[in-house]
Amino acid sequence: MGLTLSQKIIKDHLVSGDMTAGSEISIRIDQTLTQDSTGTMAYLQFEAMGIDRVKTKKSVAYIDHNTIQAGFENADDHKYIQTVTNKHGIYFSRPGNGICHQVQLERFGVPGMTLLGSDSHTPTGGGIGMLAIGAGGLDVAVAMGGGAYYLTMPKMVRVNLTGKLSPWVAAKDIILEVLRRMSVKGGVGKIIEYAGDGVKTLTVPERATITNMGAELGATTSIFPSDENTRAFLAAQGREQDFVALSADPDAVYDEELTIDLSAIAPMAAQPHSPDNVADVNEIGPIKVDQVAIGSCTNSSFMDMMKVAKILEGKTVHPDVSLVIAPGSKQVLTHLAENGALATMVAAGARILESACGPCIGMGQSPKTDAVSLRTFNRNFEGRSGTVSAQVYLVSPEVAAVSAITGVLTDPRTFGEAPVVDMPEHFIANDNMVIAPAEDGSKVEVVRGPNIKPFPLNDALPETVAGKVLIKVGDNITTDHIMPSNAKLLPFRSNIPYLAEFCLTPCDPDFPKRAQENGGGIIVGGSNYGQGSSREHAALAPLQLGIKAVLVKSFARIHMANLINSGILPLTFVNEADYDAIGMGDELVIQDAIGQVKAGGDVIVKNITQGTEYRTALTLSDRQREMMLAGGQINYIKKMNNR
Ligand code: MIC
Ligand code: SF4
Repeated sequence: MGLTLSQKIIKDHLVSGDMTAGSEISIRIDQTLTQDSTGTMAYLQFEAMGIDRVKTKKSVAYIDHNTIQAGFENADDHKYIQTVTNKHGIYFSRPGNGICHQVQLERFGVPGMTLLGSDSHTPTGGGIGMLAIGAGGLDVAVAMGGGAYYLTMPKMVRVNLTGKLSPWVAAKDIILEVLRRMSVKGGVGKIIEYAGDGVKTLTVPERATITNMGAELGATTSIFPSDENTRAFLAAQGREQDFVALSADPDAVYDEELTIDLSAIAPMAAQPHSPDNVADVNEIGPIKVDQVAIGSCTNSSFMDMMKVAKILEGKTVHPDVSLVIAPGSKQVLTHLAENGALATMVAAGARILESACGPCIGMGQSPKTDAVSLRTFNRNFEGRSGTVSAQVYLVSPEVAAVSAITGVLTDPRTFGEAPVVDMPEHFIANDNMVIAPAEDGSKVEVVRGPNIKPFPLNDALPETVAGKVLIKVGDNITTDHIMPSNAKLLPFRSNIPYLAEFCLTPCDPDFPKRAQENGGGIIVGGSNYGQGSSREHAALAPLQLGIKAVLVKSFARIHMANLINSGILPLTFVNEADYDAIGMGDELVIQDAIGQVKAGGDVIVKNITQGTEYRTALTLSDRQREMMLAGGQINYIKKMNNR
């Protein structure tokens, strides 16, 4: 029986386990990436492991998320990351060099290799045929130390692309169509492989837009074959030697398939407040627009920016619209500066931001109260823009640029001839903003500013786990709800005690206080709990508040792994109706927690207040079971090292 493309890469990197969907496997990691807002924690954890030098083929630390520097905190974190990476053999991409996923694709991605990144959009690398997976910082730290990455062997989904996109329809519309069909939880436990004749019509940056936003499906990752377009992209980056041709075997077997006729899709938008709330731009109609933001790791490539520049040429941004543009990398920005496109954008009235995440993570450019904001980004969760009442729509660069001129959400097909931009034969490759690590790190001093606080460590699992239900939330709670990240909070990513005071506050402002008053307790939630970001702060802040278990209908992949790494019990209701019965403030008890976890079956949770009990599933591998008993991954590693 033939193999799918990702099964081939997994097979080449397999360290343990058998490749049956649903069972635990571990794979060797070739490359890692971190960014600054998850990176400080990842490097603190790496240091705690006591390993001198990274053991990967290439590890890169990016500074891209937290670049406003409204106080000393950001700059402290940057310096810490710069020095700790210099010491331990990690390349450092300086602030200004660009968004991690964009730069990794341009400069370091290699087809057929594995990439683990402490950011949920790491699957962008699938656009170049990498098996690129997002994970919590601790898992990335372990991979940097040479440890394997453990995951559940995913099911395989093939998306057959047929036909060719019509003018004005973009790669963004393809992934919006996939989201419309599969939903934000439709990809959990799956890898999405793109195949079919339509693949040849897409360049690597277009493919990367699609694999990037596969994160919004909850998928483990997404991947395209590596073909002549991949070779052309690598050659244009001056890296043709990194090319290898890769594709699935013709007789590969998939668990699910869907077909998208590219010629049949229209410009679309994901409406507030979920990336899967997708409709055709035409169906939504010409709503008035207050802000347009173009950029992010989804849509900030050179070609995206050139299309925007061509649309803006000779025009003026509508008087009621604020247009901001953040080119994805120094490479893109340099190219736009050299060919005059930057001047075109500025002349039209665009406000140019540095090459970084910026407004995508709420670092500035929060729209006005009740604003309609069109963004080429990948997430429109409520409040993520920094303005709770804002209505954020996710669109292609084409829809964004045209609407910035008209002042209303506009189907660009009414705007005349579509801009055509070919991939250049040569990108401007200059890696002078990437600092190579010291050959001998022993003399490098790591600089730690006062913002860097120790991270919380759990205790070994106690005999009895007991606590009150401190909060009961619904479906699709995101990590932006659990650990909000806006311009005020992002500077504190290395200060968990401070961040914990804001844990789950978008759902209930009193949650942190209640948790503290009760000495911790239990969180109850609906399905797909913890979707979105890889931030392990969404597990560390609850840990800081004494949360012992999270009891939900189902979990998102990375968040569940982060809870396990922190030693917090991730339980799911066996009977979903029990979710309805459970009440805020109910006293829950898990007796003989150690015995129940060791036994490996369902865990019985008693509701003392109501005199009932619930059967809950604790889906752990043997290794995760040991981690849970030890009180999380770091305690487990220490225990193994001391044996
Ligand atoms: C995001 O897009 O939500 C982030 C910010 O990039 C996160 C990482 C973080 O929270 O630092 C992600 O996607 O993992
Ligand atoms: Fe940065 Fe936004 Fe991409 Fe996250 S989704 S890495 S915040 S650009």
